Amino acid sequence: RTFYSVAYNKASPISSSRSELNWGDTTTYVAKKKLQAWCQLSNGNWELGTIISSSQSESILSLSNGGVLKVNNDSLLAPNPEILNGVDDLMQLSYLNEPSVLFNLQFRYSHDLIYTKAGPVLVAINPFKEVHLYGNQYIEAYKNKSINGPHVYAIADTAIHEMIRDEVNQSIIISGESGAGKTETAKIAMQYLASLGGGSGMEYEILQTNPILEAFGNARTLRNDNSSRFGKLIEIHFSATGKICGASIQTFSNSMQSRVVQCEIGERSYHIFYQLCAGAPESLREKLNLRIANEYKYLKRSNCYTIAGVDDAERFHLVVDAMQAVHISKNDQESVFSMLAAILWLGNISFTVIDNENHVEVATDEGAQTVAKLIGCTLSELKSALSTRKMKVGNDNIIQKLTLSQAIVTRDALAKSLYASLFEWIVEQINKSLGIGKRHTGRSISILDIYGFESFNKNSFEQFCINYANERLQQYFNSHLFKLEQEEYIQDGIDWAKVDFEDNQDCLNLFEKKPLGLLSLLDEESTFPNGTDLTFADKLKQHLSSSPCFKRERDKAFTVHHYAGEVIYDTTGFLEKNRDLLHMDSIQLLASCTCRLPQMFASRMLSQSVNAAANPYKSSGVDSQRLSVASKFKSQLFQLMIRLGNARPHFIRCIKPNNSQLPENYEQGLVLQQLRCCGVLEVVRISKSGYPTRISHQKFARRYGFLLLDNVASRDPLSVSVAILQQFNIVPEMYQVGFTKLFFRSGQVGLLEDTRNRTLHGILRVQSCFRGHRA
Ligand code: AOV
Ligand code: MG
Repeated sequence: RTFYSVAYNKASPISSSRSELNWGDTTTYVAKKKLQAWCQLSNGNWELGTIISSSQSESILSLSNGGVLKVNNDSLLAPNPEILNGVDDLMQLSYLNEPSVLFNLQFRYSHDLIYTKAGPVLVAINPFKEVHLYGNQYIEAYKNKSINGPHVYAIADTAIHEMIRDEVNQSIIISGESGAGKTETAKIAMQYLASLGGGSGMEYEILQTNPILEAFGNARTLRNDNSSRFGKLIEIHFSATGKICGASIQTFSNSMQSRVVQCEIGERSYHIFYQLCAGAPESLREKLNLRIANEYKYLKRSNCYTIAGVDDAERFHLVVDAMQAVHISKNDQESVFSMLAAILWLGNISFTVIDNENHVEVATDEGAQTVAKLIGCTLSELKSALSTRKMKVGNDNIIQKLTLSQAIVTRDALAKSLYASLFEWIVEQINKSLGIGKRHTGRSISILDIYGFESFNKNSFEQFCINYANERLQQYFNSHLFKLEQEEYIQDGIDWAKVDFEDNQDCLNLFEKKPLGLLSLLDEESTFPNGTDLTFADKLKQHLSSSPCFKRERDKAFTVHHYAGEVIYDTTGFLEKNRDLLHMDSIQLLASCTCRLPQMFASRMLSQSVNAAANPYKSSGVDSQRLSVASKFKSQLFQLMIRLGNARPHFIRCIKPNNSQLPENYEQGLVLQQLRCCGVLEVVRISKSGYPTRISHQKFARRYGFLLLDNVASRDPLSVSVAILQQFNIVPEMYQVGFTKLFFRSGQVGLLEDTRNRTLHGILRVQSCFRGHRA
């Protein structure tokens, strides 16, 4: 692993290296008895024990359960004074060791204070229960600053103010593992922004996009009952007066559609299928020939139909209302539901083997008949698209019969691509309604809610893409908070020593390097006609074993060492999911449909693969020019990074306190692992040891110059600044003067601001009179 170096000041009260942070002065500390110290129990948890005796090297501590523990003095860590219990910014802790941070977060969590600042980052711990921290009363309180505790509202408020003040686009970047609370946090931030109003109901429309996108893009997984299977960037645009005037949504998905035909036991397909089956009114049920969920094979496979505490029928009505709100017409809604029903019925289509080479025909059953009716084609057109393939051999066009397994793949591919197209179409309709045209640079706030890092027992192509995206975001976080920090200090000629932090460039290289990286090798193998998941895995092992982030595994598997931990990927299905091919016969079937949506989907697919359209009889039957799923995903991700690069970021790190989705349950080890891998601890250390506030000489002189007792008109900004620092007796340890800027330790500028405000409001004079009287 490579290490980046970040500057910290030599004069800093915080020690530089990790080990030094471990409270170096143990011996003098333990010499005084009755003191407390953090000690690690055999289960890895930390507990505060009371030292009952100690020698040069070891101490005996009594624990809260009455037990005693003998530990090496070196492994004892200093606790913070009680007065610091539950501080709302980790930067305020005197000791920043891991147990102190863990305990502080736990202390707050147990009081339902789920938000804590870690320097510039907001940490949010998922309460897995309703906490009373939201709603209009709180929103108002944050707006008029009568509350100022850490909160998503406070972050949104800062973003708005900085956007208006500096005319710079802002972004709120929410990250964390699956189930950590990103989507909920994004909604809370949107709620705050929407409360600024806009007129013409735009803010209501923006909020109503959530139930729609969640219905179509979220599903129950083993980690989260409402897991987002797509990433989302919503950009909210503001007018010059700070009112919402429009929004646009960009989604990121990687073979999210594979869930439509298959998911793990205990998981569900997308919510909308169950909602439709449970909530469609009678007339719609008849039109679509709808059944209950467990009559559809696609939904039956994972043997899970309901989610505790969720009423799918009721949700269905909310989704319909939301579609109405974003101006999806009744007609279009019905077309959407027809597509959903067609997808479900596709899964029920069965095949009959007609010869001993395993060739098949489509059975003329309810499945096939209903699908033909719902998409608007004839039964025979559907049957031939699913059981035959047109090929060009030499100069002849021939028709080849499909085998059973080929026919199943063809059918499932059709269902998946219908769903992917439908999702894309819905996002487009939403964007039309939100008025993407009204964009103003410098006046937008984007909220990023991407799928979290995932590691299951079995990890496939989906996890591969998701974790790659998280790796990129992690780098953005690192580079923003650490690299930029360091560069700024160095550029301004500040006296800094170095401190190390881990960087994830090696892992990104493993993915992105050309031609020998995971993505390139995947694409290469996907285009080889004879490539299989096994040859792909072998190739990886052959070329990537030297990477520090790659590990060989047996058979078709390999391990990637991600920033958040090791993940074993099983390459089964990788190539097929990456190719994501829909045969030309299926595209032509859709093109020939009388219904609007399938027609539209087909023409879009054709325009994406011009070559194929020119020659539908190409020997492979598919267009090999089309971008692979992974390449498309990578380019979406790069576009995202560019967009983020144009905005000032605000980071929220969501933490999952337990894996059981339970309230009042704080697993230290799990929290610690997330804090470590998302860099929260490093951020605090660096911010605390550094100079988080920096202001240019000009700005500083302009802002505080009038406080000077002597006339400053003729002086340059630097000497004005120095004069201010001297007049207010700011001690040298608390600031540094750079070439262009002044750098302050946290809290210093607050003091100056107070003085400035008091002076401005004349309070200073009144107060000093008052003091004079008392004296
Ligand atoms: P995620 O977005 O981070 O996972 P969610 O935002 O869906 O996670 O949160 C998971 C569940 O945690 C929600 O359904 C709520 O039950 C609960 N929860 C989260 N935040 C809060 C909160 N502030 N108050 C109350 N309950 C909350 V994934 O999308 O899986 O990575 O792909
Ligand atoms: Mg989510």
